[in-house]
Amino acid sequence: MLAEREIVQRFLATKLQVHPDVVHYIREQDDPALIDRIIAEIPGDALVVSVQHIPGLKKERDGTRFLVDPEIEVIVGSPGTTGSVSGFEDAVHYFRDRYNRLSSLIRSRTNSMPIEALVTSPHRYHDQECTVIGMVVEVRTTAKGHRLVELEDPTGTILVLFNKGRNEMFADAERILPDEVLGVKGKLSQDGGLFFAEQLFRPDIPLKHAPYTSERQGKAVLISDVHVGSDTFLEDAWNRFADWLQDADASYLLVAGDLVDGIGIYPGQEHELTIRNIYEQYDVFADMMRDLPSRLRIVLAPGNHDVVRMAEPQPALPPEFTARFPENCMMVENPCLVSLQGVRVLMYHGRSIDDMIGLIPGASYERPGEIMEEMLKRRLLASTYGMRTPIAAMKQDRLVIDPLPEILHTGHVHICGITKYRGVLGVNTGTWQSQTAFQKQMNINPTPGRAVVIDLETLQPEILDFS
Ligand code: D5M
Ligand code: FE
Ligand code: ZN
Repeated sequence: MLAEREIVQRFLATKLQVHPDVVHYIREQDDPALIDRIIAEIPGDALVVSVQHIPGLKKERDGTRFLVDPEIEVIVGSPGTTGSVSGFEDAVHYFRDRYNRLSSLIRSRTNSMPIEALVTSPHRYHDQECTVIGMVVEVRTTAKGHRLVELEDPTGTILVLFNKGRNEMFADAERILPDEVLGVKGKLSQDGGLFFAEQLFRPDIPLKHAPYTSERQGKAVLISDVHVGSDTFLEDAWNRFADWLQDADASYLLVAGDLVDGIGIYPGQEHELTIRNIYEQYDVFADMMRDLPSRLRIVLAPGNHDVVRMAEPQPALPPEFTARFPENCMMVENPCLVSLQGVRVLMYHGRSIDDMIGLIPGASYERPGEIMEEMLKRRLLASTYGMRTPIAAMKQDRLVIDPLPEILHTGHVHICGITKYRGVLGVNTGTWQSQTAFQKQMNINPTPGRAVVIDLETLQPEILDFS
């Protein structure tokens, strides 16, 4: 490979300065003749060689050129794809869909039998090992500290006991959440009233899972929780970020919800707003997007502070609020699956993280990466119905993680955290808001002003701090 100094010297010899991106490109191409071609074609009045002087690179709409064409596709969660919330009928369909899809992931690894067949013939089965797959109807800890779980499949229900003495399994059993789907291997009691668990299976990520990486160079910047309109919005940090983006070699900017602070989200919010009009909040956000380079493809998903319904999947922001957003912005639903040069990013604001932190022993706001792992093990973005995360029960459960993405992008807790679990990169992006009075009360210490840059060729993340 050509040395950087050598490239700079070759241009200097013809009295030309050279931009670092060009040096980078020439080194990557490893083509010394390219320098001569650039020099031959450069306009006589040019002083600095920039990327636009590289022959053969595609010209973009706005006149700038860059090294790769962005390639973006919304696979799931285009505007208008989530339906309206309706009644109990749909809740039945919803859970059936969840059960069917998650149980099939478990069934591919183990032989299982219908719960009804097991419980109606205890004399036949009580002596042999069997496996059942069911959804958790209820889970509690007994007086002696064991875990007792009611599991349901389409044929029936069964009570399963996870003995606390079985250390290896019990660590998993302690984390059983209502409405997740589990496989359990064990033995039935004599009278058929109880199933003694020996092994627990979750849908999980297959061990052989190999994530896709882009064949062309490309970078994505991930952020969330901008909270425009709040008196704790960090304008200076945002401006430093926006300045950095001007020359950054990123092609995509993904924002996973809470674009604005909204109105009426919590009691007394009006005293913590600098912009009290919801349209104005989005207009200011629009201006911030306009100030970013137009070459960036920007993907905007809603969160619990945005103007759309709270129940998940949340619809995309409607045109009424986004009319002034620049053309390079795409609205998507929450959650959504977006492909960037073939690298799939599952964007989910992360409301369920609050519920999971309450339910999972040892889980903490400080370590959102662990919660993302728990989501991936269950193959569910939100497990539990009827807690703080409102779920819109529809024919299909959009909170099931299938297909597997290369990257899971969440936000909401305002604390930046990164994890890699069985090949999937989990990124919880921080926030652009400093600690609120409420978070202070809750002892949540945010990490504001962070952006996570991901190289799509390697899936390597890098945290940049603009605070
Ligand atoms: O959420 C920002 C952070 O504050 C996130 O960690 C959850 C926490 N939060 C917000 N509202 C509540 C309530 N009502 N209970 C508990 N924790 C909460 P954001 O969505 O940006 O407000
Ligand atoms: Fe937020
Ligand atoms: Zn939020």
